[in-house]
Amino acid sequence: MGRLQGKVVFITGASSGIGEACAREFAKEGAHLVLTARRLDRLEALKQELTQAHSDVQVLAAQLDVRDKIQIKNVVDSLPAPFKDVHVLVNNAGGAIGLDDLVDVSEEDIDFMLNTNVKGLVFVTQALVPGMIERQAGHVINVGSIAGKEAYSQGSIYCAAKHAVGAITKSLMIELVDTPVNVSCICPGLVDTEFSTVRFRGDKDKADNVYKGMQPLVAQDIAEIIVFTANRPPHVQIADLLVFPSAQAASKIVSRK
Ligand code: NDP
Ligand code: 8X3
Repeated sequence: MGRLQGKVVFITGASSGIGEACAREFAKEGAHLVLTARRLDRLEALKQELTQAHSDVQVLAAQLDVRDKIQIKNVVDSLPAPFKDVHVLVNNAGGAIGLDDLVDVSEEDIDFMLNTNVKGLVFVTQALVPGMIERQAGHVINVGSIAGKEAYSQGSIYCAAKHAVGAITKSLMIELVDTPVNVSCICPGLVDTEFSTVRFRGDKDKADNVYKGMQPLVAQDIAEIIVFTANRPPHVQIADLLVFPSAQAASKIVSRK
């Protein structure tokens, strides 16, 4: 039996991209899944797909906007067996809105990026980590970004948010060092998901341009790494992983043919 068989994995932002791919990869390991995001119809479809494909996997789909602390409490407090004892939390929900000079970023976009990527991640962590400490087992895996390692022009707020994810990951790891609960940050470069479509407010041409002339990562590439990270023996803690496509060497150093 694999280490993740029968363990409960709670994923935020499981309705598309990296979160959705994580659900598929954790299901292959026989983990039970709590899938959360705002788009419940997508989660229900994914639940159906995964429970049909894996007879040993149970899936709970729950609508959750990570910016809403009360919703988080309601979802976590009402988790039934066998989902109650969350072993792995994948803090994946997030994204960027817009590419604007700092002087032009709207308060609405600032709020979305900070509330989703930072405060939401903190709220979900606060809701689930006490149980991990009590059970003396668990793993928090935060999805950071190259934008959390380098800042780039017109990305100030998103870069700030992902830098915050890096800092929060490190502080939490220090706070939990006397416990067996592990903390990791997985930081991708360019991954072709709905990320850029969301960033450009649905403008598909602008989004496609981000990946033009180069081979980006796909969501499954990152999901496989997240599952590998979760699947280490408990004494192994992958602290921080930066993952680029082969054609990327830094935030804005990308080889395009
Ligand atoms: P997607 O846009 O495909 O997925 C984002 C997910 O986050 C969706 O499931 C969305 O679901 C969810 N989400 C967004 N806002 C909220 C919210 N307020 N509450 C709950 N869920 C929310 O992009 P990715 O898969 O690429 O993004 C996943 C993570 O990876 C993000 O944190 C992103 O910043 C990070 N990342 C992405 C990179 C890339 O190049 N794609 C590179 C580095 C990091 P819904 O809309 O249904 O709520
Ligand atoms: C997403 C990658 O480079 O668009 O985190 O910020 S980038």
